[in-house]
Amino acid sequence: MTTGRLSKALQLTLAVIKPDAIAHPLMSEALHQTILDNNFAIVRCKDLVWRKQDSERFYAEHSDRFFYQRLVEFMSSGPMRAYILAREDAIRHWRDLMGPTKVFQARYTSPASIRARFGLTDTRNTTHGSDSIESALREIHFFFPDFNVEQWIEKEEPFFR
Ligand code: RTP
Ligand code: MG
Repeated sequence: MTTGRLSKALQLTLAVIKPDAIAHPLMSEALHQTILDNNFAIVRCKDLVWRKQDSERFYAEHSDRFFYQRLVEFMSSGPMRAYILAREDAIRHWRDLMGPTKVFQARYTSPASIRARFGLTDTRNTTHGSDSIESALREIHFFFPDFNVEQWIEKEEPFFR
């Protein structure tokens, strides 16, 4: 898998609005607006519900953690929304906007972040974001198997200069 085409100049990331946020009627709209206000281009967006086995597969790297069952159940408990987002340094910008995984830590260190403002617990923390180029490519493919990253960058890059 090549990662060269996800340079910082124009980068894609995979963002998820988790079931706790989608369950609230105003949250998905507010977060959609937050994405646009922070200069992300929305490349793809879809609503979906995971089966338990999708959740298990996506979070396989955490299978020996104490929170794994809780996480897997939660992520397959209802609708969520997945985005492919584009901008310069997209992976870092989206993770900065989300704030730390742990909601109490987020409230202390990054009170304006999404998780600090809306997170309920360390599992029900409103959002997910890829944490590296490798995971962005894997996760984009997981959610949008027909999406071709290389082709998209090739075609769209001139419009982002
Ligand atoms: P994510 O992968 O969802 O973007 O979150 P992250 O990188 O900030 O956090 P990570 O350490 O990769 O954790 C993976 C998922 O596990 C949930 N989690 N629950 N104590 C808990 O209940 C707990 N700790 C972590 C997080 O919500 C995260 O989605
Ligand atoms: Mg992670």
